[in-house]
Amino acid sequence: MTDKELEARRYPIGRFEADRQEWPLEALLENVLRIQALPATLSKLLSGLEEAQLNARYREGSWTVRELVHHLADAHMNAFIRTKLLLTETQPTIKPYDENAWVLGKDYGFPHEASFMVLLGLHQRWSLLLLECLKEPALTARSFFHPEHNRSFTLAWLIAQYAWHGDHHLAQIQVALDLGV
Ligand code: NI
Repeated sequence: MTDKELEARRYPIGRFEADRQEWPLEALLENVLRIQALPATLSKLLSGLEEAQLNARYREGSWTVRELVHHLADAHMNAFIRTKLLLTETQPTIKPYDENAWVLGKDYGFPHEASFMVLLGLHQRWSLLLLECLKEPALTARSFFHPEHNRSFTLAWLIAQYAWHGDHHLAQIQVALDLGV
């Protein structure tokens, strides 16, 4: 596989535009709607899967479909907590976590349905909260401090990051189901 093919396999929707600073209201709204839509899309992808498909990878050595579902739940639970901290404290410092260590946990071999149900409830609550925040645009400029990156990020950035993150892994799941590495 060439570097270009590997990049396309790892980033089927492209990389996140991490340096973008300006998020007009329409872009914010579109991103919140992407967050809101994740469980429905995921539900379709996961419908009727067999064991072998849950163990499929989008490239050699990648996380499996099952691990990707657990990762989405864990990453987005953390993101929801970051959202809450940012809304209730002044410039809170968030707690990074080691996603590659988390994926080695026994729980990543548990049935994916548990994490799907987490995502179902979480995304409903999170996206409704974010829609409320958009009614008061000043809230989207509130920020948290990320000690690993040694910089702060706004709520607008978080919304964009996680709209991308959800779609990024949904696309990887689609690739894994199509190619079944
Ligand atoms: Ni991820």
